[in-house]
Amino acid sequence: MSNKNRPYEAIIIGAGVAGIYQAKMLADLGVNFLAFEANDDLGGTWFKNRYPGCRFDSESYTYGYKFSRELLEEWDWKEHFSPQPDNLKYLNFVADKFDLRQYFRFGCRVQSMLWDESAHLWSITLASGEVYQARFVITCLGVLSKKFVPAFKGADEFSGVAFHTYDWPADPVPLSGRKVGIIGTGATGIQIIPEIAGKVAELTVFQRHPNWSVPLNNDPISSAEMEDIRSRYDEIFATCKKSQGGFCHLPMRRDYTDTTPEERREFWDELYERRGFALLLANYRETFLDAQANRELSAYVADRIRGRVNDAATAEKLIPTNHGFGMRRLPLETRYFEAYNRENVRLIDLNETPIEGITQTGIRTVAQHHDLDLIIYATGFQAITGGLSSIVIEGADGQVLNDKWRDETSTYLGTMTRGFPNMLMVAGPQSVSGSTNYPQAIETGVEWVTALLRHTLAGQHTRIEASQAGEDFWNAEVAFRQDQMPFSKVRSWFTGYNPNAAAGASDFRYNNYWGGVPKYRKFLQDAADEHYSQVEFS
Ligand code: NA7
Repeated sequence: MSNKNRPYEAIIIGAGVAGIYQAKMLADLGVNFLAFEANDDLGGTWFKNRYPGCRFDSESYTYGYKFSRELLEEWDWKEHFSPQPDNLKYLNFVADKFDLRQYFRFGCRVQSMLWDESAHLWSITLASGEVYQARFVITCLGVLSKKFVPAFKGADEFSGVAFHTYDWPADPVPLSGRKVGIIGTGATGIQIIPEIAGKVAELTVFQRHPNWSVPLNNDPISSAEMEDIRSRYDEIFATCKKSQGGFCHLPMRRDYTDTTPEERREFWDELYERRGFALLLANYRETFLDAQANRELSAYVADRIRGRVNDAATAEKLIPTNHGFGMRRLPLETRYFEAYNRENVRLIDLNETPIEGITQTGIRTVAQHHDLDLIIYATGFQAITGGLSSIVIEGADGQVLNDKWRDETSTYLGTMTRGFPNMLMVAGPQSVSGSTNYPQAIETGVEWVTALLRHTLAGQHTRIEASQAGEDFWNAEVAFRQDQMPFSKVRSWFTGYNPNAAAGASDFRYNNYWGGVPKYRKFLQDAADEHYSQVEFS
């Protein structure tokens, strides 16, 4: 259905956590809009990531939307850290409850967007060739929606089954009796490995760098406990609102320096048993901010790993030496380290024996050939900017977004970028979405974008664009916060490392706002209170 005669007031791109809420807000606003989704159904991340062990790292009751009291009353979480199938059910439940499916067009990948300056309209071209027009485009593309598969020599020749974790098939994947290789030990690999170790004949883990990881401590939620959680929702959300990352953990008030090593060890023993990110977020602030305190905590976690892995040499390989605890995205685990105590699990350290290439029958490192039936690429994403960079976006004066951002990402509040009028980003680059409990961040973004649209429509404006001064201010604030972070020199997707970057490009980019959710929310609120003084309306 092409719609050349009647442009839409808005088009949303993406039907994940952000796109669903954005659709609800636009429906409430009463604008004429459509939402395109490349996948065959809604859910975004929770539609795509179907690998075994995939679940929240955020407490489930802090991950759900909080915009509707009725929704909070109606939905029961079954586990403290809900698994992917339930998360997908939840998002479907939300879409059905608010009758949002009518706005979505699935299997519609947006290929390009072209700004028409004379008409103040975007032309949106789908992979099918269909073209749609809209006054505003709201991108809800997620932060980890563009997978990264390393270009190993010979990968196409492999005669077994191979896929990236993002493409884990919906139909059950036979594991029994199979020789499986997995490349990557980030949050995804660490969730999959213990889940499949007991189901396969052999599991070979190809690790380039280990990550720190601590127990998730997941449990089922009984109906009585769910009732209790429901009665405390206001309190839970108030805590999340105070937390830098939007989680229900607040840092320890007592100073690290006021405690003895014994007291600290006792406290860390307790945090190690607590749920979720407690050891990272409910700890003394200094364990994150002060190098000596961080070294002490890292040594504590290293000892925990040594205590859980039988083979001493394997344990050492699983302990990071290139970054301190919490200096990269902290994966949470369920019996991950114990998986290496199994006879059928083997850890290959790619620093010692790099991969030479993939053969018809497996993976060859410089040391030996590993026969495999299935290769799992748990190799991560082109994080944060990947979704936008896969669309050719041509703005005012023919400027292409990928060119504008070639050397550095640049936005106003992570919501707009100058030269691309009427394009609004939810959970965009330089917002807090890469560093937080995601829904806590996107709710703020969706509400801000919707309020800006309401203001624009009320003023009968047809064009909005971030001012240069607004963008300069935000870029400086983003850089200032990231440079202050103790991990600012650690290479990871937190610091903008892009495995697809052109040769010679910097490993570090300012892709995320590290000032924390409370500060970010205040910047957005101030902008609205000042009647969007850094947005040019015409
Ligand atoms: P991550 O955290 O980016 O992890 C990717 C992993 O893949 C990591 O261990 C990488 O090693 C490894 N990798 C990447 N390229 C290669 C090559 N060429 N050879 C060997 N190993 C490689 O992605 P995840 O999917 O685990 O997690 C992403 C987020 O999803 C996560 O933070 C959650 O928020 C949800 P490296 O450390 O770079 O040496």
